[in-house]
Order: sequence, then C-alpha cells, then structure tokens
Amino acid sequence: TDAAVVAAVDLGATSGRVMLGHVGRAGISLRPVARFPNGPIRLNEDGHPSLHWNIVELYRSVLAGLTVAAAEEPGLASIGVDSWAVDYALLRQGRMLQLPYHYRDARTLPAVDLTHGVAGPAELYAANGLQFLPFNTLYQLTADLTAGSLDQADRMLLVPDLLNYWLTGVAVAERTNASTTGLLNVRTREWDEPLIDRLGFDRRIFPPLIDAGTRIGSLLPGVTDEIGARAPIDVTAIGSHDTASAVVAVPALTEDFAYISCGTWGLVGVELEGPVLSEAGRAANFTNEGGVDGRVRYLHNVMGLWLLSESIRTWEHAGETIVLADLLRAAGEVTAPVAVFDADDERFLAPGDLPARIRDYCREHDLRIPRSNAELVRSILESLADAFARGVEQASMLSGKNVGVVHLVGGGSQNRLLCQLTADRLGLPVLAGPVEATAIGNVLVQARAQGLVTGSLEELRALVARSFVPERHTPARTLVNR
Ligand code: LRH
Repeated sequence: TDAAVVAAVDLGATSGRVMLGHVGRAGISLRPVARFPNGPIRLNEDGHPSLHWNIVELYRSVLAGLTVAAAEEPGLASIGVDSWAVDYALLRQGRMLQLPYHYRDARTLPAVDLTHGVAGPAELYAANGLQFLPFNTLYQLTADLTAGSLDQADRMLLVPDLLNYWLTGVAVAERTNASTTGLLNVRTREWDEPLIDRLGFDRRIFPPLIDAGTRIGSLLPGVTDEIGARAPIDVTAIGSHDTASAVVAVPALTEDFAYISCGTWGLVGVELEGPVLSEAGRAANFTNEGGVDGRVRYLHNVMGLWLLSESIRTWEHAGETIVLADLLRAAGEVTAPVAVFDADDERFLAPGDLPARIRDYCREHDLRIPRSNAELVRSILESLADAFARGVEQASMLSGKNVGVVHLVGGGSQNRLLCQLTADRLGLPVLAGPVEATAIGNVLVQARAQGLVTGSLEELRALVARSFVPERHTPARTLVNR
C-alpha cells in the first residue's frame, strides 16, 4: 500500500484527542476519532488541597478512542502517545503509587528553594539548559523526596511513558519529554547522574532513554483484546513532549522561521542544531529542550490561552453564560486602548479567579483596568501578542538566527485576532495553522518509523505545508509602538 494508517494519542492540559492519520507520498490527512476534556482534580492531603491529574480516567478515554480507531481501521499499523511535559507517576514494582500531581500544584514552591540550596540556578542551567519554571520535574521530585514518597518508588515515568507502559509493559523514557525534567544533560542528552545523585534521587528510578522513531513494543494481549484489535499493534516513540511533536509539524518552507506553538501555553522560539547556554539566554529564561532528530527547541514559555480559558471558567463558575465566538468578536471590536500586562507574571500560574488577578496587576502597575469581559479578553490577547513578539525577537537575538516569518500552530492559530496582533507587533508575516500540529507531528514520526515517508524534518514539513495550507496574516504597515 502507499498509505499508512497510524493513531496519534495527544493529551493536552485542557483536552485530549485520538486521531487517525493517513500518510502517503501525496500528503497527510487526519481524522479525529475521540475528544475528551482534561483538567485538574482537587484532592485533600492532610488538610491541604492538592492538584492532580485523573490519569486513570484519561487512560480510559484513550482506550475508548483506540477502540474506535481499531474498529474503523483494522490495518492500524502503529500508535504514538504525546502529552504536556514535566509531570509523572511514581511506581513500585509496576504499581502506580499515587495519582500524578498537576504542575500547577503549589507544593513545588518550597521545593524550588530547597533544590537551589543544593544546586543554584546558574549551575543547573549549565547542566540542563532549561529555563526556570517552578514545576520542572526536578523540583517536583524534591517535593516528593521531602514528603517521603520517593523512598517507596523504584520507577519514575513521565505521563506519555506511563501510558506506553500500560499499553505495552515496556518502561522507557522518550528523550524529548525527558529533556523537560531538568535531569537530562543538555550536551550528552543522557541522565545527568552526578546531578541526580546530588539532589538525593535514586538513579535507578529513571528508565532507559530512547529516541523518537523507536519502536517501544506492541500492545499487551489484554489491551489488544480490550480495544478489539485483531492483532497486536506497534507502539512507537514519537516526540512525546507535545511541543516537540508540534514543532515537527510547523509547515515551514524556508530556514528563517520562528514558531509559536499556542495552546494552554504559548511556546515561542526557534529550532537550532545545538544548545545556546549563554548568560543572556538564561536571564531571558530561554530553554534548550530536546527536539526530534536531535534538534534543539530554543524557546520561552508564555502563559498562553490558559489566561483566556481560566478567565472563562471563572465567569462560568459565577453563573455567566459565555459563548466563545461572541466574546472574541466583542474583544475584536474594543476600540479603547487596553492594558498590556506581563503575561509571564508568575501570579497567573495557579488556578482560580484570573480576571481578579489581571485587575490587581493593572492596579499595581497603573494600567487601565478592564471594565468588561470583552475589554479583559482584548487585554489578554494584546498581552499575549506582546509576549509572543518579544519572545520571537529575543529568540532571534539570543541565537543569532535570522527570522523572516513566524508560524503560529496549535489551537491558538484559530484565533485570528491573536495572529493579526502578533503580526502587527512583530512587523512580520504570521502564518497560522495547522490547528492540530501536535497530532500531525506525532503521526509523521510514526509514519517515518514505519517506512511510509522518508527524509529530514525539512521534508516532513514540506509535506505538512502541502496538506495544511496556513493562513497568512500580513502585518499592518504602521508598527505598533511598544
Ligand atoms: C505544553 C507544555 C509545555 C510545557 C507545559 C508544562 O502543553 O508541554 O511545553 O512547558 O506544557
């Protein structure tokens, strides 16, 4: 045959999906077979609220999606799993010890200081090349260590690795996602054992590393049976960090591109052949995450559509009925100048009343306080566009890479206002889409592993550009004054 069918399991922090991907020389097509919500579940821990992922329910949704996939495509060749980064489960003899924590849980705040008491930020950056985010896995593991829960564990599996383990029985760590732990050495891309030892973790809990494109195993008989497949299906390692898969599917046709992968987070940066470990890059909080084919994702985390979704959740919780399309239209019609706030401010990280925190920020910084939902949304979009533009400019300056075009992929690419505001602030064209970049990147790396497409990331991207033509946002002639 000249077309392979593979299934991409793509789990985001607000929703998950299972997609069937057909890939051949002619192009790629995607078909969603299941979509399901995801979000934190609040539990009580000894009088303290704690935030977790309902990973078992997620796994049930994944199996239900794979059941549909197997029924629709009896020839399904392979499955690949990606998710948000940094979060993990602890296991003992294959048994999960507790529900994974959500990276927005507050337990990491004291853990950051504890960790930095052992290894300071500059030293960590030299070892792992990662931007500082209070929820990087190494801080979470320090929290587990202090809580005593690490003693019992003999394995740590990041979320996609955990699902792969449940699907196949094989426990491995895929490198792109492992690079977000802070425990992978940025030069060797191996577990940094001296650092692991110093932080007091047991080396043996970290599974063997594998690269995207490697076959992990095949579905366990029980799983094959449960999803109604006729024969065991391969599970293939893909860029299991969702952002790594999204960057694979950036439909770039030239070298001079930057990307913004915009979903819950806005990941803004460039792709490089090697890391940049400069002090200026550390000060700007730029990260060197591992990409597919050994590339480096040199990027910065911007708070992203979380600002919008958490505001909407707040309003709905207060009894308002929100229609997203109407809200965005009203935001587009706001003519009064709105506040541009720092979308990176850490106060926006935790769940809860976001509009109140934005208003507080504006009050503290003598900015105009948004007076309606529409003004607040406009303020969010202007602030995101501003942060995106700064991110692209910094990525280019810090890496020396020339940027002539910006690709905005992921859910945010559907937000025309956001794309246009970003183009205006940058004075560069913004090419929007594909929306499902992450699933496409997941599908492509599986298809390449199955031998159905060949070539470099550049060739894969050309294939994406042919199948999903992006929408062009040309910058307004007058540059916005920042
Ligand atoms: C985006 C993402 C991002 C990480 C964050 C935890 O979904 O993976 O790259 O920083 O979630």
